Amino acid sequence: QQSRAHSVAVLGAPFSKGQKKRGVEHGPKVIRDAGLMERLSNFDFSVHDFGDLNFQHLEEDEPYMDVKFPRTVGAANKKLSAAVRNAVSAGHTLLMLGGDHSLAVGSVSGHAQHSPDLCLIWVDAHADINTPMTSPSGNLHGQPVAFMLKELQDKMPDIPGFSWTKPFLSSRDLVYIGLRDVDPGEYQFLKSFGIQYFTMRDIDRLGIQRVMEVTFDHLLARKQRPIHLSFDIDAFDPSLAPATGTPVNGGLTYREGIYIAEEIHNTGTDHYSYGFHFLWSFLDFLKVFDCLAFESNLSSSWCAGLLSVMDMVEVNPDLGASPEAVEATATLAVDVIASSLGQTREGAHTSMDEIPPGK
Ligand code: 5AB
Ligand code: MN
Ligand code: MN
Ligand code: MN
Repeated sequence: QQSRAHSVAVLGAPFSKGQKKRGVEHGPKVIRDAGLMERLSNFDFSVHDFGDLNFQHLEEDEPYMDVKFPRTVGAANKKLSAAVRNAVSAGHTLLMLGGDHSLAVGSVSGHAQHSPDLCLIWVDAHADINTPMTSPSGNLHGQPVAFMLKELQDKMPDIPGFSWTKPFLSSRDLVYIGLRDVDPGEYQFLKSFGIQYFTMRDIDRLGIQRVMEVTFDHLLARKQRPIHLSFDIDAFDPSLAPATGTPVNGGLTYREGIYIAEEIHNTGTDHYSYGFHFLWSFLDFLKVFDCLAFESNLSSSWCAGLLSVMDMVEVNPDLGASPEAVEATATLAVDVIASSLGQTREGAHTSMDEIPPGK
C-alpha cells in the first residue's frame, strides 16, 4: 500500500535580523545536530534535505520608524517565501527550521500562494501581531502576523523591504496556543478581530485535550484544509526550552507540547472529535474516510494528516547556560517535529503485518 503525502522536505533558514540577539541563526544547525534527519528516517515517508537558504545582510538598512533591519528582513522573507511555495507545489510537506520568528512572513505567505485556503496554528508565548506602531521593541519577530492579516491592512504602513507581500489571511483562520505575554496593542487586535486564542490560563482551565478539540472545531469543522503550524520553541516552559531569546515563565509542559503535535498529525484521520456533525462535501468525506481505513490497517500506515508546512523557530544556541541546556532545547524541538509527523507514544504502527512470532 502506498502512503499518501510521502515526502517531507527540510529547509534551514539561518536568519536572526528580526530581533537583536545573536545566535538564533544557528538554530537549523543545532536542530540538525540533535538528530533530526535520523529521527525522520524512521518514518515511512521519504525525506529531502534542501539544506539552508543563504541570506544577505544589507549594508544600507536604516530603521523605519522603530523597526530594525526592515529591508534585510523583507528580502530574507521574500526568498523564503519563494522556496516554501516551490516545495509545497512540488508536493512536499515542508519543515522550515529558523531562525527567528519574523521568518513566518515568508513561510506562511509562500504556503498561502500554493494553498490559499490554509489555516494557521500559532504555538507561542507571544502573539507576534504587533504593528510598527504598537511594537514595544521594534523587532520584526514580534510582528509577523500583522503582515498576514487582511483585517490589519489599513493599520500596516508600507515598510521598506515588504512591498512583495500583501495580507492574505483572515483572522478567523488563525488560532493561538500558549500565550502568556501579550502587549497592549496586541490584546486589542486579538479582541477586536475576535481571534481564537488559548492562553496558558485557558490551558490550565480547559486542559490541552479540550483546547485542541476547540481549535480543530474552529478551523476544520466546515472544511478539511491544509494546516500551517508555526511553532515558537518559547511556547514551552523555560525549564524545558532555556535556549531561546524571549523566554517567559509558566509555559507548556513537555506532554502538552507533544499532545498538540500529535493532535495536529492526527487531523484528517481522527476526525470524530471535530465537525463530524457538520456537512462535509462528499469528496472531503471520501478522502478522510480513505485515510482512516488506511490508518487502521496495520501495514504501512503513515498518513499525512492535514499538516502541510511547519515552522520550528527561535532556538538560540548562544543563549543556553550550558551545552546541556542547548541540547535539551534542540532535542525538544526534534521531539515536537517527530510527533507532528506521526511519531506516537503508543509505539510505531508501521511495517508489521502480523503479531511478532515467539521463539
Ligand atoms: B517571538 C514582544 N511582544 O513585540 C515584542 O519570540 C516580544 O517570535 C516578541 O514570539 C517576541 O517585541 C517574538 C515584546
Ligand atoms: Mn514567536
Ligand atoms: Mn515567542
Ligand atoms: Mn499516523
